[in-house]
Amino acid sequence: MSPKVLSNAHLATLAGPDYGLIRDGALVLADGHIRWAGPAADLPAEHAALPRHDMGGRLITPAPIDCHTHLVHGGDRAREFELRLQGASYAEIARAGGGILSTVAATRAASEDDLVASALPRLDALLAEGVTTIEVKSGYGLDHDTELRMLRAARRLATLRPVRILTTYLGAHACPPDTDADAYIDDICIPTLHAAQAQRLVDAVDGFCEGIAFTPAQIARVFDTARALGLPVKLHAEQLAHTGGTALAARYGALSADHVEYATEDDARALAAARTVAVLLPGAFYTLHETQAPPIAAFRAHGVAMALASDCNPGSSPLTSLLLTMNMGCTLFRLTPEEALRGVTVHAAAALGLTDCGRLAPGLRADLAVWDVENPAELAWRIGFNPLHQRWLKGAPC
Ligand code: DI6
Ligand code: FE
Repeated sequence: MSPKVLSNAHLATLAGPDYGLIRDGALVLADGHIRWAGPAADLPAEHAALPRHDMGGRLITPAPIDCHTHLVHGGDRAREFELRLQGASYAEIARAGGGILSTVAATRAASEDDLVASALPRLDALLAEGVTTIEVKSGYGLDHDTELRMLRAARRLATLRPVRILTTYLGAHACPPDTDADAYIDDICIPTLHAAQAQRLVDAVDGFCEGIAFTPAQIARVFDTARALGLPVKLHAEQLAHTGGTALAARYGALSADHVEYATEDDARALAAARTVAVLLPGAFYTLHETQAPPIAAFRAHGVAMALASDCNPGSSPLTSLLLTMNMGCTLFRLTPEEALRGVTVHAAAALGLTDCGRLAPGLRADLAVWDVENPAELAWRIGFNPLHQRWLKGAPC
């Protein structure tokens, strides 16, 4: 990529307070990275002769990052949606063998090609809103072959579209039917994690710590394995009840604790001390008609970084829009629009352990979203409208 200047743009750099907003800014891009960002009037003379791209007075932000998805899966759960509207709860459906386990059956029946083909439209919906980096979890196989197939399908997505994919092993998502949970963890989940790492299919390890899933002690065994393999961890914690997952995540120095509706002030303290990001998933809160919102005030008070993600999955969050996620974060959880934008950029990067993206700053990847908006608050304000003009991945529009 030859060096260039993006000019006639406003920048929400997120590198300082108030969105890190620079009116009449310019960006210098070279080798897929940002070389310089600042007010156009201050453009260093050494860059003045570079070719210019007129951005038409639009707003440029770091490209959104979806840091928590279950994008790869078989089947659908529309029937379960109907059942919930007739009064069945998410946990009741799960205990009756529906829920996650019905997606497990559909995913086991799907080939790698099937999984890729069904994930692509969901991926395209995210990309249409400027997303350049997506985390994809396994966890609907719960056996050696299907878990690895999910991870391979996720990795293949990055060969079919201009996007960066990070894969997370979520073998500890649910216990297969007629299986003892401890035996599943020790005899299937952990050996499969070893296999996934041996095949270089995994970037991080996740679990579901909940009454309908696994206990902190069971998750700790998976985390010990991750640690021994040198893999970072994250955890679905405190979504439906307080079970101690957030404290466990903090104890292991997790990249993130996700959902965290039932987290306490002590949990907030522990997350802050561990520099663990709280990933908020308002799509699941909305879909399940939850009423307990995450302790945002405690997170703010203790300086916990808050990310926002779609949690795209067929059961609790069939959501493929980060813009709508931002809106839900503001309307349902009372985040500010600035917190919402930081939640899908700089803090989402942190939730994935990425230090090379999420802000507009020299040295970072030139992963950009160019928007037809005047003010950054507009991104969280509208419902169901997409003002994206252009998505840039590593310094090239795509
Ligand atoms: N929490 C979630 O949000 C997804 N998994 C989890 O542990 C939902 C999974 C599903 O219902 O299929
Ligand atoms: Fe999830």
